[in-house]
Amino acid sequence: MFRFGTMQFHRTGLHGGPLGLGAIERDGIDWALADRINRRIVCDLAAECGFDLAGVARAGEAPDFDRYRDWADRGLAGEMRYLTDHRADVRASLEGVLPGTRSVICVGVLYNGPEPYSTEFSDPERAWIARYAWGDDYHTRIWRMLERLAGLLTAIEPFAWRACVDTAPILERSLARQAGLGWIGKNTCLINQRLGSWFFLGELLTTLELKPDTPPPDRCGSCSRCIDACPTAAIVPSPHGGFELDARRCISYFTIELRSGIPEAHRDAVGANAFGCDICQDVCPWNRKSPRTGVEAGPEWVAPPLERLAALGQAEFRDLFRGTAVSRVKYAGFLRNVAVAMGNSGLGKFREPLERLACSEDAMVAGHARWALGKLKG
Ligand code: B12
Ligand code: SF4
Ligand code: SF4
Repeated sequence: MFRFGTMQFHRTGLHGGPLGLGAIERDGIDWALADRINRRIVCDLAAECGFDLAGVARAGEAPDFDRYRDWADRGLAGEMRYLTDHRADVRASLEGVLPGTRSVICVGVLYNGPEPYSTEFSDPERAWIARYAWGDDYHTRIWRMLERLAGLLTAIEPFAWRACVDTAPILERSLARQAGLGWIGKNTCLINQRLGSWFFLGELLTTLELKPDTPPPDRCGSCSRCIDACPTAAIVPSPHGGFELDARRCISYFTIELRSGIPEAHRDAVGANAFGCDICQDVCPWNRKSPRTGVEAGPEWVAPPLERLAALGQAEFRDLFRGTAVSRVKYAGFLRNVAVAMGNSGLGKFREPLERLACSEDAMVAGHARWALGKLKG
């Protein structure tokens, strides 16, 4: 039996230095009686580390990889090369990410604050930033939580691990489904019966042998609200059954991932979305009663005034969004999005800021501002 008092373990993960016994003692949990790590210990410690959901998936051949490969081959990833280049096939197995992976501890972290949904706001002077992006970047926060979980677990029994939060070429939703965290909805989000879909996913790849969970049933039934509400008709039937996302039509893709211009045919439908899109989750009945974190986002996040966003200088943009998900879109991409949202408002009061953006040195920003000027009334 493992005793804290007599042995000192070292972290065998890929990141960080040695971990002493203090971490376990500081957390005030008496895991001294634990012989070996099992699923229950994993879930209890995951809750202790602040995760709202946790489950275990078996590693091995990725069962949904063919679906992924075909999706990528049919061009539905658009210009997201990290999904289609040499990294695409890495997703077929976890061996390329952590050799010897046997089990994946999948976790979820809720981000649904008390603020209203995007479908509940209609002020044309304001933009919408997707709620997942409000506040500090989730990648760093969840990675630290996973690192802590790994520390607590390796103190019981040494094993190799790697933490992932959108940071490795793996099929996160597919793994989370196998780990019992939820089902994949028609909007392609992972939905949990109790929490809805406003949560991030993270994984701890481990060389541990753990009993896997079972995937829950699909609970979308005959509902099609997300499909009906999607402004760009991006949710389409999949040749493999169910639905898939044509990212080339998705507002989230246009406003976060796309580095070039937003296709003119879709600009009207982008509406007020200046970063990401929440619509297919806002309308989902499983999110109606989803619990709220109680953490309020600052006023700068929830429907910020378009005029203020358009006036941001490059340094101000950097300072305002440093360490947040929004920084991914870069300054020019953000102004492009703001120009489109201003055009979609139709408000004559945006003529002056748009004329300024139309003189931008960045041809993409200037072009989108000119398009937007053509949409203003009066
Ligand atoms: C690329 C990407 C995007 C792209 C493409 C999204 C997409 N639907 O493919 C864009 C930029 C559009 C995007 C948007 C968003 N994203 Co995103 N994104 C990713 C990323 C990096 C890869 C996803 C991917 O591989 N897509 C390709 C498709 C084919 O794969 P898939 O959707 O995962 O589906 C696989 C399985 O789920 C399974 N499957 C799918 N359908 C079915 C059906 C059945 C019956 C079965 C058995 C299996 C199955 O097979 C598929 C292939 O393996 C993941 C992180 C990751 N590494 O997984 C985050 C991730 C999916 N994104 C996330 C978030 C939060 C968002 C947004 C909500 C952000 C926003 N508000 O704007 C939107 C949601 C849009 C939407 N409806 O999906 C979260 C989702 C959390 C959740 N609860 O589901 C993730 C997991 C990041 C994270 N770590 O939290 N995203
Ligand atoms: S994120 Fe927006 S554009 Fe993309 S599928 Fe959902 S509703 Fe459609
Ligand atoms: S809106 Fe309806 S169909 Fe779409 S994901 Fe939610 S339950 Fe499923």
